[in-house]
Amino acid sequence: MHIVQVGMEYDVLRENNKIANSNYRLLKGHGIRAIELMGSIGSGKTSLIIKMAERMRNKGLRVCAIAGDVTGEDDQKRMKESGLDAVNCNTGHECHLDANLVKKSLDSMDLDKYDVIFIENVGNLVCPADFPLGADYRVVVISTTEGDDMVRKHHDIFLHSDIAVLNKIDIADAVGVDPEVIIGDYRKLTGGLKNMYTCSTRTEEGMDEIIAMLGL
Ligand SMILES: Nc1nc2c(ncn2[C@@H]2O[C@H](COP(=O)(O)OP(=O)(O)O)[C@@H](O)[C@H]2O)c(=O)[nH]1
Ligand SMILES: [Mg+2]
Repeated sequence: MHIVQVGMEYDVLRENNKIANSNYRLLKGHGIRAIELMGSIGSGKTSLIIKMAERMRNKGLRVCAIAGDVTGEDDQKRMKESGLDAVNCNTGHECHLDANLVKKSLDSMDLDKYDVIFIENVGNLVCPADFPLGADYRVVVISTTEGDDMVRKHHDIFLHSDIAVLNKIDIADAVGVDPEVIIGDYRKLTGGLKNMYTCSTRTEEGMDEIIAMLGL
């Protein structure tokens, strides 16, 4: 058998990074701070965006969002119902957004209207890690309902993100999860250099600290 090795993965990732850099420059050109949210399905990404955007709008910031999902417009609809300008970005089959999809969304928006943009990635703790989109911050959101082993099972996404959030702290006891175990795993993974933020979008506990970390 004759095997030919094709460097496709490398080329795809390199091309993605080029477009991500150009997205970053485009956003900076418009003075926009971009925050990407990655994380499992149901961890609370949309809820967190809606709650953070409300607080930011109350401070006078002009905020919008790109709602990434495989199919459907559910998250975009929720965002819009909360008063947040949002565009929908469906991947069709892919389990993650890529920089080119985000570029297309950005091209469809009037970027002069905004100071902050949230980009919600597809719910997935694996694939988004390799595909930066051009945001200032990559935030990974997990929740207590996923069990206490997410950091141990998904090193890459935590290492590829700037900020890690443990959501649904309000129901940690009810689901029998000790947040300290997850926080400890994260500190171990990051060599004791980084802390995981805990919050509840339901009670709004911990939200101020995350917004302060983002400098907004
Ligand atoms: N108890 C509790 N439920 C939450 C919290 N954040 C989100 N949820 C619920 O979890 C579900 C999934 O949230 P969603 O924001 O859609 O997650 P996404 O798939 O990551 O965007 C919804 O039913 C939310 O109401 C929280 O902090 N506490
Ligand atoms: Mg969502």
